[in-house]
Amino acid sequence: MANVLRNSAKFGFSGVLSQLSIHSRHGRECVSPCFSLQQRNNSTSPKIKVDLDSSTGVAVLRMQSPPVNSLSLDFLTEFCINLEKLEMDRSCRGLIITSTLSKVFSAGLDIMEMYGKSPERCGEFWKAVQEMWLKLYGSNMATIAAVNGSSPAGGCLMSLGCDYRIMADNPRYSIGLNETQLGIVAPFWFKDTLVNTVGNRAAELSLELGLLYSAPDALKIGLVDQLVPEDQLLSTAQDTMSKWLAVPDHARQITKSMMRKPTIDKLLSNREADITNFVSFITKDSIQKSLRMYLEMLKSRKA
Ligand code: CO8
Repeated sequence: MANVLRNSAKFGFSGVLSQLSIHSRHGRECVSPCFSLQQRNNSTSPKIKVDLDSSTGVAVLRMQSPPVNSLSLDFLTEFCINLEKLEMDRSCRGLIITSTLSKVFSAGLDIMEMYGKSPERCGEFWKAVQEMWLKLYGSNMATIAAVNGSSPAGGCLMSLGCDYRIMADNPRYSIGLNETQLGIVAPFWFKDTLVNTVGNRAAELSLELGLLYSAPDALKIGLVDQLVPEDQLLSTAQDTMSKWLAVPDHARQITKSMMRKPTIDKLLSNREADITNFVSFITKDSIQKSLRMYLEMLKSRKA
């Protein structure tokens, strides 16, 4: 495990950052005041539904992949395509991400994508995970996560990719980067995103212990920004978005870039190596064994 930890510390990314440029958005004008992105583009998208209200410039992206919105390769691909379309659409200035499932925002990465898969497939999967984070963390849009259910690991990362997090105040829900509980290690860019949000000490405790926080505890450490009763979650997100959109886009975008670009650049600087590291890590027998035990634990909880 010591080697594994050392290797994971070397995780890194390379690539081209385009999302943070305020000049990079070339969008089509919206013709109807409120429409479904899928309808407009004449494609169906069962795992994700996007509704953009062009009168407000706010899109709501709903994750609707039962049972737990786990982030499979298919899911991530669809998520990124939708994000890209919104990014390119000048009429869209704000994005709210939420879930249609009861109790779960997102269960994080689909464990089945990391268990018993070929190295090639693992590499493809990890690239999609990177892409999701890069697109979201670097988005020009104002982004709000309306966390209406549990949000472990990759689900937490997705919400951390947004500018603001509002969580339903429900004692059944938890959120956090719990990777170590699975016997795996959150890569450095997960860690950086958490540090940027809650500070070094809280992140250290959180990551080493693989903590999942209740909504009030998440608020206490700044992992989420606001708690509201569940039935007010979306309306609060819309109200909050109006405040974010009251700030001139260019000023907000440049400021966001100033805050986030160093973290994004760090990840972009060695992207291929990071994929290689992930693949060699996740395909190790010991890690596969940990994942199997975790999957068995998940199943046995139901029995
Ligand atoms: N991937 C795949 N399947 C999942 C996942 C998942 N992440 N989570 C749950 N499932 C499955 C369950 O096994 C179960 O399957 P089945 O119906 O066949 O038995 C089904 O979804 C429903 O699960 P539950 O009955 O547990 O649903 P609940 O509503 O009771 O609970 C929870 C929902 C709270 C989300 C719960 O399912 C849970 O805690 N899941 C595990 C979440 C988790 O630990 N995710 C971590 C994934 S790893 C990650 O995101 C980052 C990895 C970073 C990689 C670093 C490598 C170097």
